[in-house]
Amino acid sequence: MSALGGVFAYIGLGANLGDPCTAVRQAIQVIAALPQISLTRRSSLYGSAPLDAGGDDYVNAVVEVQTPLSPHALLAALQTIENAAGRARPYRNAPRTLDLDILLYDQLELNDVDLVIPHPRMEQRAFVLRPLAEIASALVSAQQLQAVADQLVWVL
Ligand code: A4P
Ligand code: MG
Repeated sequence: MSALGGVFAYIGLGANLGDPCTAVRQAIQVIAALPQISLTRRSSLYGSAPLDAGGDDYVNAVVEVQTPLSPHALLAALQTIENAAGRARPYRNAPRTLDLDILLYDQLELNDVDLVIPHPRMEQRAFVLRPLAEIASALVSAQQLQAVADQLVWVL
């Protein structure tokens, strides 16, 4: 049990540039080190073919955190980590090397201009549902997994 308290939220991580395994692992460490976030579960790293996107295969993962941060404060913290990962890349106009999405935040349903929870595309994505099912099986049904079973996703 974390001393911070707060709600449980689920964060999806993705990267497909540079060294995506390292980017995702480091991002998990950075999230875990944030003062107002307790990392409570982390999935394996998964490889996945790009979905609705080009480029190399992705590395994806999902983590569960417990935090007293509001949804918007959590989003701001995640965007700071994304920006820092981008700044570390030595290429001009390099595409983003790290994507951090809030998938779920307790039971919240939110439809703000800049923040939609649950993440509107998560149900269509095996690279989200498979790692989420690994760490929180009650949150993903067999039917949901079956619906994305044709997508290529593998444990790294
Ligand atoms: N935003 C709204 N709701 C949320 C939320 N729940 N979590 C807003 C995080 N952000 C949210 O995001 C753009 C804006 O979405 C943010 O400023 C925030 O206010 P972004 O990450 O800057 O841009 P993006 O990558 O174009 O959008 P997004 O939504 O992250 O892209 P997708 O739809 O997630 O697609 N294929 C594989 N195999 N693996 C992947 O990880 N990822 C994508 C990205 C496509 N294909 C992929 C993968
Ligand atoms: Mg994003």
